[in-house]
Amino acid sequence: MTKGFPILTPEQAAALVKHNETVGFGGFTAAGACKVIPLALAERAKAEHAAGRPFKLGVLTGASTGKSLDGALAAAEAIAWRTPYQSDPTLRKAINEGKTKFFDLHLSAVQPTVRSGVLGKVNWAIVEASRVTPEGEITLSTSVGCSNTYVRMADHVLIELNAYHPAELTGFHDLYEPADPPHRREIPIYAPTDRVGSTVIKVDPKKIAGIVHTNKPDESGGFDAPDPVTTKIGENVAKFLVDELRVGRIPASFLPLQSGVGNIANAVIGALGSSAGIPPFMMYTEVIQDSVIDLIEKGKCTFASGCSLTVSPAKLQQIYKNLEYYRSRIVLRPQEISNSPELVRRLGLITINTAIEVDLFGNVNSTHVMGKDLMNGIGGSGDFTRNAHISIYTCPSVAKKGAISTIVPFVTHLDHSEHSVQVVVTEHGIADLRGKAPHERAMAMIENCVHPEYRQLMKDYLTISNKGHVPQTLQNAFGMHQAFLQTGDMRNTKWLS
Ligand code: 0RQ
Repeated sequence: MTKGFPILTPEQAAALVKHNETVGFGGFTAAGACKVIPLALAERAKAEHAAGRPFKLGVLTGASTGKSLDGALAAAEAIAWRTPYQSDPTLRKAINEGKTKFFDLHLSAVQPTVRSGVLGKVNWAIVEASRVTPEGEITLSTSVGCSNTYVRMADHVLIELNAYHPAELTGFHDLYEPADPPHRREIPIYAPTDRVGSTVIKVDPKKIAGIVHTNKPDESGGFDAPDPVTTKIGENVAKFLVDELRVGRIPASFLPLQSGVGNIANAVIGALGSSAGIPPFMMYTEVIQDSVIDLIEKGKCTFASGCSLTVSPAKLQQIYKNLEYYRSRIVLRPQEISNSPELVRRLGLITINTAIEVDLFGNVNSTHVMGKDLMNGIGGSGDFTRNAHISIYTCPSVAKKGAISTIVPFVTHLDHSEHSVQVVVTEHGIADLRGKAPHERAMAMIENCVHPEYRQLMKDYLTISNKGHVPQTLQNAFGMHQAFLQTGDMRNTKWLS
């Protein structure tokens, strides 16, 4: 299968990459992320640093990766700059300490941005594959991310050929790269099930600098079991959608769903699945999580289009034991397609994402704590929210055991504006912000979403801030955050009148 290509050890592969080069890594989340070459690159960086020589790389990915990629490279101080979304604790710390340059991108924008040349040359594409033919046909593994673009644009390609994944994965991927303006046409997808591209990446075999054989599972962690708060949030989202269906604002055939990543998102999809009022639906999303696989088995989710199969090892085995069943129910696409604003708008998605904080008027912060420290990144949330048929944000009403209200007068960092955010759901209820003026929005948030311990504080804020179209008082807008920073608890907030 790999005849004709140099077979390398991870160390030999890592030795080919030079200081200051830019690497486009395949994968999306830990699914399909490279596992052994980045570890060897990290060791190389440590050795170079110990010898007094610099060794840092520009690192492009699809989204977050596994600990052997972002975690190892960050710990080895081998990342000069990094984009887009990440979720690794070591890398997050390096970014927040100013040691690693990070700039965020909407996930749908990564491939067009790289193609535009703004980020410079891509020297290496390093991708995981389940199959490679001597003609240079690469079948990816559990995700696509930006792999098709990185492989096409890079000077050289290194492949981790991972025997953990069956070679029969061919057919799960649909790889389509739109032309750039002014030659771009519409992306010809009119239903989540449509396939419009190639099942494999085709590359000039001469560009493949080597193959490293591996046999390693994805480093995807499982999810926490839903707790009473996430279960209630899920039930509230389901209630909202059932009501929309009943009054005819969602067609009886339902609309495709997008759901973010994480414990809350997983619990929400689980709750939608067990809601008798919601008919079988399709997903057009970026991350296919465990709960989606359960719903496919139950017939509640009839098709899932995504960018990655970010599932626990047990769920992946379930899929691998029943490949033919899943082949007709799952498709993996590049992120500029799974997250395409054009397609989100055309397909009429109901989007469900998670906020760090939301303000009384519906502005959402998805990325920064207290306006300063990066959590993960905007990911696909902006791609979906801005273009959704109905955009929903979920979050628990409080964080840090109640010391932080996630509903605040004004967000400390803005990712999604009040113009894009339509519905907010916490464990206490649903604030439908559509068709409401700012003061009405604030009342809907207080009555339905704010934790009871913070309701009076919020009402008092509105009493002081009662002038203008948006009832804000600038000297108080960050008063709750100031109280947290000074006393460790937002419940100690005192408004200035
Ligand atoms: O911290 O673990 O230290 O306690 O944030 O919060 O409640 O466990 O929620 O895991 O679903 O993540 C927004 C970060 C939520 C995620 C975010 C603290 C909280 C906890 C995590 P601890 P939860 P989740 C598709 C869509 C942006 C990208 C996106 C995210 C930790 O969903 O990254 O939507 N979204 N992509 O305690 C201080 C607050 C806080 C807070 C929560 N107000 N202040 N800390 N936390 N609220 C996916 C992709 O694009 C790949």
